[in-house]
Amino acid sequence: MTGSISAGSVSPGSGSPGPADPGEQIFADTIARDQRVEPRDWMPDGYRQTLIRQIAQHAHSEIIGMQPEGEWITRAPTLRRKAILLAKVQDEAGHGLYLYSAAETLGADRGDLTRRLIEGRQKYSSIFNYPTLSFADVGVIGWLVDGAAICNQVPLCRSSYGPYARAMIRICKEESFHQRQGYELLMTMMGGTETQRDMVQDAVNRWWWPSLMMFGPPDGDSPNSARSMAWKIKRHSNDELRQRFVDMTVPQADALGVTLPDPALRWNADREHYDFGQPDWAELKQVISGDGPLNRQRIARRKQADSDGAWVREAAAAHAAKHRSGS
Ligand code: FAQ
Repeated sequence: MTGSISAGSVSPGSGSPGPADPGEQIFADTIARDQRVEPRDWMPDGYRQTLIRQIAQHAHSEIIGMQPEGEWITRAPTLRRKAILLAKVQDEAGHGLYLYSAAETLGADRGDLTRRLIEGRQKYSSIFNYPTLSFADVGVIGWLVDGAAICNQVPLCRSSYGPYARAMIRICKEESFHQRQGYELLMTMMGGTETQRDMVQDAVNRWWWPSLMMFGPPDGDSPNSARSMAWKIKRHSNDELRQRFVDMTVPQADALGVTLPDPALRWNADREHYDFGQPDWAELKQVISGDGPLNRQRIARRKQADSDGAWVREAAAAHAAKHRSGS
């Protein structure tokens, strides 16, 4: 709990404090000193709600994100590839659990968050609304989607809210493994037949632009960034992280022998960064608003899984109640 503040008598659930509220000053000092806010500390209601929104969206993304790759577990070409993919998809479930737990430290209820997702009142990452058409997509998701997730999430290990930052440390370690397995799979396919190389290039063509969209809208069109950055929940803007991802990925594409589908992509010696084209922002808006290629299918599947698992939750709750009553 390095740098934790103790809010003492200040209620964690209190809303906007009066000017005399000591919690407000302690909170401001904690943020200014780059220390961590912990669950029992006083925090502004907006900070709490912003965290619940982002952490819930992130947790939902991990759980819905199991679907596109999960579809390939039974069709993976070898036992080794099947075992690797199964482990990866299970890791995503674990990430969802850490994140829902972090949201619960803020007073959110996991069942309520799932309901909000299913009813379309909370979002999940746009990327998981695209189809996985060939086994090369599994490799490209590992390389590009997990790669983008790492770029976005490593700075979140320094997020100002303790439980979120600590969850991100473990998640990022696992995401790094995921990215390497994707790259290794693609390397293997690129060393295979002409057809396999074509499959990889086709998958890269389909996933490149949606991967860039994962970082969110451009900074000028990102209503939450300024406040989240002032509170040090987010450490970098959407565009900064997108640039970091492009700079990291271009040399990897060269080593792999694939072409990134962007004619505007070139090294800019003055900026010491790659210049690149803009994703189709209208498409991102459409996917986020629930009208992407597979939004309905993804939510229907999640809804089905939720109702299939209801008896397990009921049994666990009955078991816990029995133990509480001592019978
Ligand atoms: N998709 O003002 P901003 C993974 C929404 S990685 C959907 O810029 P903010 C690992 C945004 O929520 C993927 N919605 O928002 C994995 C807001 O709407 P709201 C998950 C998006 O929060 C790999 C509105 O647009 N990672 O799962 C997207 O400051 C492989 C305005 O945007 C995270 O969630 C989008 N792409 O910045 C799993 C990371 N972009 O909520 C399986 C944590 C924006 O006001 C397989 N999250 N929106 O109604 C973040 O870093 C941030 O929330 C951003 C958005 C950067 C995503």
